[in-house]
Formats: sequence, C-alpha cells, structure tokens
Amino acid sequence: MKFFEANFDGLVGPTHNYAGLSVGNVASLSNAKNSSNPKQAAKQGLQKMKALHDLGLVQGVLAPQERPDVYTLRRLGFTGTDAQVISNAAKQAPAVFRAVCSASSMWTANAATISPSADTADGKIHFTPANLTNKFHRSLEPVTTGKILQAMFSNPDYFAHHTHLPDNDHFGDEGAANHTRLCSAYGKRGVELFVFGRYAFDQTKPVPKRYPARHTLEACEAVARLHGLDDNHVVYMQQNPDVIDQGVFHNDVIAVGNQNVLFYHQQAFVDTDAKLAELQRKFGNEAQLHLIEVKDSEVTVAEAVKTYLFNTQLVALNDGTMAIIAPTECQDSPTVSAYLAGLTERGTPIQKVHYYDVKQSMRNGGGPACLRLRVAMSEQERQAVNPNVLMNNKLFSTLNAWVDKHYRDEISEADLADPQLLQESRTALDELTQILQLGSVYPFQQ
Ligand code: SUG
Repeated sequence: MKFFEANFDGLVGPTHNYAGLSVGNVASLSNAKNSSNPKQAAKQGLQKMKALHDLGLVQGVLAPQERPDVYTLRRLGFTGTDAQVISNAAKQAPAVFRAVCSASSMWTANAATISPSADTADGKIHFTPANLTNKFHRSLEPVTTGKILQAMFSNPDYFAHHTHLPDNDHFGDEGAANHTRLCSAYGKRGVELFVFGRYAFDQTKPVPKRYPARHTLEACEAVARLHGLDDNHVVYMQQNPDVIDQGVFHNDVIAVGNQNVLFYHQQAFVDTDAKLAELQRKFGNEAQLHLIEVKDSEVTVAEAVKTYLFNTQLVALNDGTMAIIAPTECQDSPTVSAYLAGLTERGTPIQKVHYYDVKQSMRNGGGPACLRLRVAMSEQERQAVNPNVLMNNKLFSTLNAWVDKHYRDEISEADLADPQLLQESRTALDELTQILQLGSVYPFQQ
C-alpha cells in the first residue's frame, strides 16, 4: 500500500493583521501596528500550497476562523448588537479587541498534534487540537479547530479525535510545532519526538528568563497517552531555555525533521547528546538516521530566527529524495543561502531547495513550516478524507477567486473596529464552508 505525508495549510483569514500579540516572537512584536494585506497573505499561502501540489505532494487546506470573535467579547462583558460589542471593545479595551481579531489560526502547525496509524495502539490516525493557552488570542482557537478537523477527517473507522487538553498553563500545548515524527518509511512505526519548553510540576528544572516557555512536558505526555503511543517509540526533549530567550518560541523555529532526517541547530536542545542517542536507539537500524546539526559557526541562532532557516518544510518527493521548502528570507541571507546550497551537496536525502515568498505571514513570525499541519497516511486513509479540502487546479482557482471577492488589500488597526469587517468575514466563511463542504463549523452558523 502507498503511504505518504499530506500537508494541510492554513488559509489566511480575512482579518489578517499585525497586532504585536506574541511576546517572545520577535517578528510579531517588531511589526506591531504595521498595516497588513490579507488578500496578498492569502494568495501567498495559496501559491505555496499549489507549488507543493505541483511537486507531486498531497496538499490540503485548513479553513480559517471567525474573527473578530464577538462571542469571547460577550463573555468578557460587552453587550448589545455585534456592532456595539465591537465598537465598545475597540474603545474600552483596545488590546483585548486586537487579540480577538487575530487571524492566527493560519499557523496550522499549532492547530493540533497528529499521530499516524502506524504509531497508535488502535491503528487509527489520532488528532488532539492544541489548547494554545500561553497567548490569549491563540487560546480562542481549539474548539473551532476541533470542529474543522472533524469535518475534514470524519470517518471514525480511520480517525480518532480528542478534546484539547485542559485550558491551563500546566498543560500548555502548542501542537505539531513542537512535534516531529521520524521513521524509516511513512507506513512504518516511527519515533515521535515531543519537544517541550518547561516542566509544569517541577520548579527545579531550567526555564527561560526573558520569554515564556509555552509548552510543557506534561502536555506532551498527555498527548502521547491519548494517542496510544508506545513509550519505546517516543522521545521527549527539552528546548534550550537560552534559545527561547533569543526568540525561538516554538521548536520548529530551530529544528525540522522528516522520515530519517533531523535538521537542527547545535543550541536547540537541553542534554542533546544523550537525547539524540535515545532517539537513535528508538529509531532502530532499518534506515540510516541523518542527524544534521548546524553549528553556531555556520549559522547563529539570531540568523536562524531572522531567516527561519529551520522553519522550513522537509518534504519527501516521489523520486525518493527530499526537498527543503524555505522562505525567501533564507535566500536573501548570504550566509543561509550558501549554507542551504552546500547542504544539498552533502550526500544526505536533502537534494533541492525551493524558496517561496510568504512575507505577509513571516511578519507575524509564521514561516512555511508554521503554515502547515502534517498528516502521514495511507492511500486508503486519504480516500476517507473530505475530498473537497484537497488541493488541485480547480480548488486553487476557486479559492483565489474567493479571496479576490471577499478580502481587503489593506487592514490597519483602525479598520479592525469596522463592524463591516465582521460581516465580510462571515459572508466569506459561509461561502468557504460550501466550497470545502465543511458543514456548520462556525459559531455564527449555529
Ligand atoms: O503563535 N504569531 C504566531 C506565530 C505562530 C508560528 N507558528 C509556528 N512557529 N509553528 C504565534 O506567535 C502573532 C499575531 C500578531 O502579533 O498579530 C502570532 O500570533
């Protein structure tokens, strides 16, 4: 049977904006209050999806969420019509209002953690939406994320869905951005590598000093239990607190893996040698495991954070080699582009580099890898996926036309308070649920 990895990219939502909401995420803070271009952002994302589809990969689309989130504003005491709720919140609590407008669900690496059927006790693909507790604007995502995932992967014979972990910082879970699966082949049992920022219940362990560690060990362990993973095939690694303090707010800003390749920075982890030895032991000998470490002397952590060298996608092509999907910021850096050119000559599976412009997302700290959720699956499992969410030439042109019809070219901070934006957003999403055949996944449709 054929097995492969599908990537489900977040479609950028109509309220895409720069609100400086993510302390610890350098790009988010440095672009705060700049105007955004939602139409261009959505189109950049669609171009990347189409390019991966054209490379022969299975590519899907994950729908955005309804914003501004007036339901949350009502929970916070704002009353009246939706227009009054928006205008009062914008005036009286502008910071809260900006948070409920974020289109952050576009970064679907944070949507959920997914374990493929080869790894789970019951042989199903398991999904746990991430609670994203560490940032208020992101904590608004998991309920709707769960509904959208269920509408895409609805067949209970193949797919098992869990509720997100308890909404508390002790179980802070940032999803697949901190999860990497290594395997000799997609259909074989793999090693699931969970990376966490801190121990929730042990204050003696190292923690960052400047920026928050969003994800806990205890959250990783809970997801591994829920998914029915075998301890002999799971590794937990702590992120180096010093790199979190340098702006590495998710592990996918400093490491990326695929099949038998782990590409990571020298400073990414705590206790690196012992943990990589455990990874090698659990990985086994069925294939050679390539541990590609980037030294400080080759690329500094600061340069990696600036260019998103590690927030790249490592994808397996049909010819058996891998390509690295990088943002154009990597191409623009002489150090990083030279490093990547050299990397393809080193006799590892990585043979090609493709650069894509996702600048609108990058300005909020979201590179190519943030924009996608990976699901390794068999052809039979793919047949059970809602076919309307899978990219092809027709869906690409339908979604581009949908963006042209509904999205604005510019959103500034003041525009977010325009009640018309909520109407535009709902109209767009209503039409999208029909295009993608998702049913009623949004609160306004209930
Ligand atoms: O959670 N940025 C997102 C970026 C997520 C990137 N994802 C991965 N690394 N997988 C975050 O920090 C910024 C929104 C704003 O400032 O307007 C934001 O939410």
